[in-house]
Amino acid sequence: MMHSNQYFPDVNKIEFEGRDSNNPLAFTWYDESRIVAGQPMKEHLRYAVAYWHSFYNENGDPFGAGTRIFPWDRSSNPLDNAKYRLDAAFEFFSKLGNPFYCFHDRDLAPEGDSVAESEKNLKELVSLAAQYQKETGLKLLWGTANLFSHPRYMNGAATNPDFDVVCHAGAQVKAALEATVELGGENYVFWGGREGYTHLFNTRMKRERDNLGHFLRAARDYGRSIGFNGNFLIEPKPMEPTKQQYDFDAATVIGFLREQDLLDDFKLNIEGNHATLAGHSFAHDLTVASEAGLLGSIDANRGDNQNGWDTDYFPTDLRDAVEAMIVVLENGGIAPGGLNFDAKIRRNSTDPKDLFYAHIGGMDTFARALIIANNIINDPLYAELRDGRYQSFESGEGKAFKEGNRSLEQLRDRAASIGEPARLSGRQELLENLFNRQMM
Ligand code: XUL
Ligand code: CO
Repeated sequence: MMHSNQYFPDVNKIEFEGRDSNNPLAFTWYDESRIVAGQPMKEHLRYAVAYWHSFYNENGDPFGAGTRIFPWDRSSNPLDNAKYRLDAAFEFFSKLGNPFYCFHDRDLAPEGDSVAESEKNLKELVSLAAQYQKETGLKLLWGTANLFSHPRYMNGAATNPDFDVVCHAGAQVKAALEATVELGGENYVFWGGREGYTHLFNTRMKRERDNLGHFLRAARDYGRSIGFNGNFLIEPKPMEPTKQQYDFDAATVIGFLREQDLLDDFKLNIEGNHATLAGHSFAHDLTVASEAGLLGSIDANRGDNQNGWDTDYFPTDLRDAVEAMIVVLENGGIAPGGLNFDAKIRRNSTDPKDLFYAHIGGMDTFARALIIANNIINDPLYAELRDGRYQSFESGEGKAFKEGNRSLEQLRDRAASIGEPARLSGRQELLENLFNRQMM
């Protein structure tokens, strides 16, 4: 079975043409086979397209209906349309050249009138997707279950105060795990869309968080029992849609995983716009995850300095991407995770080509960022500015302290004998200039 060529007829395969090209449907930096730090760009970046934003999200907002016209909505039967949508998606992937994609159960196949019918719908679409994957070589970076759109999840899914709703969430995750295994998915994501509260005083927070732990252990056990060997990932986000979400940021999730004894199976999927909503930079949350050995994958997008919500812009801010790629390189790469463009075109972007421009922009930005980040890391000044500051812990008394062998009294006695310490410059301006020299 071949995917069609009817949904994006004006677009051919996107090729790398280099920085002098003025063809808007070409890559200027993303040259998938170019070697950077010993590896082709394609393997460093492991780009994925997000099925939901690209093929399912009509771009409605609280003030108006969606604006996108989907040529794959050809029938009045949602299951047929799901098949046309899959066909369109694989046409898009083949033209863009992304190696991976990601989906929620409900973007791939419509919910039925019963659990059994929903399972049947998903199975049907999964077997079609398996055929398209085989034809194109495209892979699944991760699967997930949408546990936030249906009205039954208005009070949460795994953290819902009503056990009946928790069971429905379990049914969805079971089927989504099976779909992920069947399609060779390398990871499985939990984003706790409504796992949080809207009012503290009708909520038993500890009970809800403990139920989330029971739910995740049950999901882990089932996943392992059906042969899922990849990472389970939790995607932190502080708010939206609930006012306070339990998976607030990377540090909070790491504490939760430790408390719930889930550290052996779970890592984190860090999203740029979620980090900034939590009051952090993208690079900060990536660093928190990486330093804990828990950086699993990335949702590459960005927010907007002028507002405080999840705009899910395509990631075209070069500095932000450079900072992210420094963390990724220092992490030893992102595999078996990847960079998933969890991003959407704007509500008034209604030209079918806009979806290509958006992804080309994101892919070029991170490709350029990879090169710059690698140059920065390899500049000896960078190591000096960062690690050089900690030299006093590399020998003598400082080393003994670092190894846990100095008491408070010993610190006091040394302070009394050495007098006032020298003022060592942090040299931040020099560091910023080093970044800019590589970027400009
Ligand atoms: C929502 C979000 C989700 C997750 C998957 O903010 O990021 O799309 O990535 O459920
Ligand atoms: Co996301």
